[in-house]
Amino acid sequence: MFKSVLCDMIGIKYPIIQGGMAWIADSSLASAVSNAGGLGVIAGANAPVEYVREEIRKTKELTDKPFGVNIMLMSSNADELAKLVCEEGVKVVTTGAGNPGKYIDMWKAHGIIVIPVVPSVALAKRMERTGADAVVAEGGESGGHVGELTTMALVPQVVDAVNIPVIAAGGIGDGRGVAAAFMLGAEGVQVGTRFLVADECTVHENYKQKVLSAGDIDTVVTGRPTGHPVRVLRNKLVRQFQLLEKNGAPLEEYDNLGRGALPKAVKEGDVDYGSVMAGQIAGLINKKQSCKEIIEEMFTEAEAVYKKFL
Ligand code: TUI
Repeated sequence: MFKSVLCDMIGIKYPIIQGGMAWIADSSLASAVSNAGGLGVIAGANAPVEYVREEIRKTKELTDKPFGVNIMLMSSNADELAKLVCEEGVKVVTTGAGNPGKYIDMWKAHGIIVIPVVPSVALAKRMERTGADAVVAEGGESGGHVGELTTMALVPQVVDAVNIPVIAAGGIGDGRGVAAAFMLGAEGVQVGTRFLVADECTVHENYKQKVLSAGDIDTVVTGRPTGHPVRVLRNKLVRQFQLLEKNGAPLEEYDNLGRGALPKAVKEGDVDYGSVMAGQIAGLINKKQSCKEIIEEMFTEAEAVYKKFL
């Protein structure tokens, strides 16, 4: 029932895109989401180009379904990754943390479906004018780099402002969230945090346990003074960031504290001094499942909650 133009555009069964979580979204997670009928996405992030090329090739071996690559525009090798997706014949590109305008013509010339993540109406309109096929309207409930608006306020405003499909993100972790997103006018959802605890997600077990045990108020946004605010789960690193803010520390001290913090949590499992990026919906997530179980459960639930009001 919750089929949409997004399913036809990309060739997927369920209108769900997996968030391109930096250091986390690899071929294992992306292929599992795609095999389950969603759109799996490999994170480019700051990874070396040859690593991302390998992950793309592995994903092609693990699934015959469409998948995407996320390009984090703040990364130093965004230019190289932008070319890589063309060379490797990737079907869908999502972007984050910036304006991908300068790459869109090249991607369209290679037949790539382009879906930028946007935090505002202004950027959504600019993306539509530049040739994007759809946009992800991401509210500040999401994990990682966040904008200012909430999903509830952002999604309907973006829906009214553009004529391309809008995918809602931020705070969506179950079927109620999916149904709500569609009621706001979205044609699909992007989900990150719930996939962190998927069986096929290779993030460190300590990271999964931290998400599973999180409550509603356990995430916090750090790094506002840097202009790159990031939502993470509270820990000792967060307290250090908060001290910097309180003392009005120079921006380089934020850089020093944040350097290497995400892989420290993702790969080494240091959830005290590493950066444990997760969305506000972490408090709702309390069981491990396969990607297939997660997606099927979310859409069965969405249909049930929608039917209740008919
Ligand atoms: O990109 C994300 N989420 C991310 S990226 C990331 S990696 C990272 N690591 C350390 C510090 C910062 C990032 C972790 N999570 N979500 C999509 C998103 N994009 N949210 C907000 C935006 C955004 C913000 C400003 C998109 C465009 C934008 O435009 C500014 C401009 O140039 O117009």
